[in-house]
Amino acid sequence: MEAESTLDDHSRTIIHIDLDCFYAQVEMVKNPELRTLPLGIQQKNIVVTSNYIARQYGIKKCMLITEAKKMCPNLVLVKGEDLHDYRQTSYKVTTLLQKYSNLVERLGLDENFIDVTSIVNEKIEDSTRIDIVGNVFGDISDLCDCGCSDRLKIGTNIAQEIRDQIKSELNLTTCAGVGHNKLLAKIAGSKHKPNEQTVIFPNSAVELMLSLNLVSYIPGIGTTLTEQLGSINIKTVQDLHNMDFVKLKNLLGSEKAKTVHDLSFGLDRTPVKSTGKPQSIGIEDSCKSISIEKEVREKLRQLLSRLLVLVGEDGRVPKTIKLTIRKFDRKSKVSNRETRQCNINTTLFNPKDISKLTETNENKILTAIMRLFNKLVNTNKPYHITLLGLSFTKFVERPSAKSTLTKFLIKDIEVQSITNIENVQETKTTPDDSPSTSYVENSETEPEPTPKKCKFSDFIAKKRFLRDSDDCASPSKLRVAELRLNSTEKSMDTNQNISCPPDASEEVFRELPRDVQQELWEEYKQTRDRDKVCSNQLKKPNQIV
Ligand code: TTP
Ligand code: MG
Repeated sequence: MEAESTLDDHSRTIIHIDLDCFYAQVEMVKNPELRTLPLGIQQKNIVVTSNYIARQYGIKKCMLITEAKKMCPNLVLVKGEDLHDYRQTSYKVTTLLQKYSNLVERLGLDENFIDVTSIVNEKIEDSTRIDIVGNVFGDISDLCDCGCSDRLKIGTNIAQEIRDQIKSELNLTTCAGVGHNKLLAKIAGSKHKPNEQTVIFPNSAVELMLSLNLVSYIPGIGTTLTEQLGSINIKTVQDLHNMDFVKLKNLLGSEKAKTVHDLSFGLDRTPVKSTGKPQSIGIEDSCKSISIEKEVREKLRQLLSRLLVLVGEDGRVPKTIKLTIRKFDRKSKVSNRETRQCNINTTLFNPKDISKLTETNENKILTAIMRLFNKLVNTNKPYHITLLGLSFTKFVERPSAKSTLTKFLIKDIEVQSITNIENVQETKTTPDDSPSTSYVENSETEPEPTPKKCKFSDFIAKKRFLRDSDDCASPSKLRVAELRLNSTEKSMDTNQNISCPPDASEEVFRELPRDVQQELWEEYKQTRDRDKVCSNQLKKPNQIV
């Protein structure tokens, strides 16, 4: 019995981009001298990848160093355990791809799917004759006439454009696959490597799947499923095609059986899901056994400072920190990983540069981390830590970089060194409202004792908050400059005292230049009603749309 026949939808155009020998390329970009040498990237005693010169010597991914050295005695090895540069490059690639579509899905560090259907549909209007760029998998003498052929042809042009841009901006070569679904695009892309691209038209989907030969090579079919299929003698894609569907259903249940069956025919309806920014940013280091608390703290301090660099590059403000440890039990000779996390007060971070913590704030975060450590490890008994990891797991966006009147003013005021409003920046941080779960320790770090703000800074902060959450209403810096100029002229006409907004400290207000006073008063008047709303909403920032 056959699976229920599925009508295939050819309406989408999807590109899969895979960076060539990714870690090795990043190292070659950093050190171009490596380009002409056989290069392997070493993690522990394994070559995790190698450049294409090394591959000519038979070096394969995950080969033991000893074996690789035998095959290629001149192999240059670069340590690839610190993933920082690879992650950073990976995000640069994704960011570049996001210019082409908002549907970009990351798969690991070096692969991305891009749904380019919208651009294709725009381009198809003006296209008369469309040439295919790159390789084609299969026969194109009998293409489908639903319009997908032209769409996919345009897709090949877009893929080339994207790859050219990745090369020119990041100096990285890639492979691309173009298809009407993710599965076919990914497999097609692997057909010509490195630095090439391949399109697959729907009429060749079955042929492409059969070309994989083994079911284990079908993306989405992992080890467990391969073993399950093996138990009823399904080893190849052809075996799967010949299999009675009822038998498959009995083995896997109807839903999984249908998915596996569909995949084997190149059918895949899963959407390209926009990945966005990572949900967590972390690093970990394995180490020789650490058994002294002071050493743990020192190691964590180093990890924290490396982690802050990553978070600084990401740009968001972290709200939760997670500690991971691996304990080695000498008796049982077993290692266990454990994690614990706590919230951190976002005001500890400098919103201008997250990577730079004051010493006091660094110590506060470290103390919180050590508290987590003490919950995971009884330090009164001997212990052996063989891995320490830190990650930030929840984030809030930094204050918008768009100009607002208040930011403009704050900048000016800072320049004028009126120090009693220096804490204004801190009021923009979002209150920590993350739900606590059983494993989340709330408020592990004491909130920074917020210095008492003068009423004036509250006034500015309130307005700033309102503006930030209402960008459309934010005047541009230019418009503000004009406004200031006008108000300066106005204030010159009169020697009368300008009224001080009721929320502001009279003392501070009087120290401000007259034009700024004027502007603040006018601003106050204009936004008086909105400020009322804002002061309510400040308590519930999530409700501000
Ligand atoms: P891959 O895409 O599998 O390989 P690659 O990009 O190095 O080479 P190709 O040209 O064939 O695409 O993996 C991406 C990176 O992931 C790779 O550069 C190194 C890393 N990696 C590991 O850390 N561990 C592993 O077991 C494998 C296979 C890769
Ligand atoms: Mg790759």
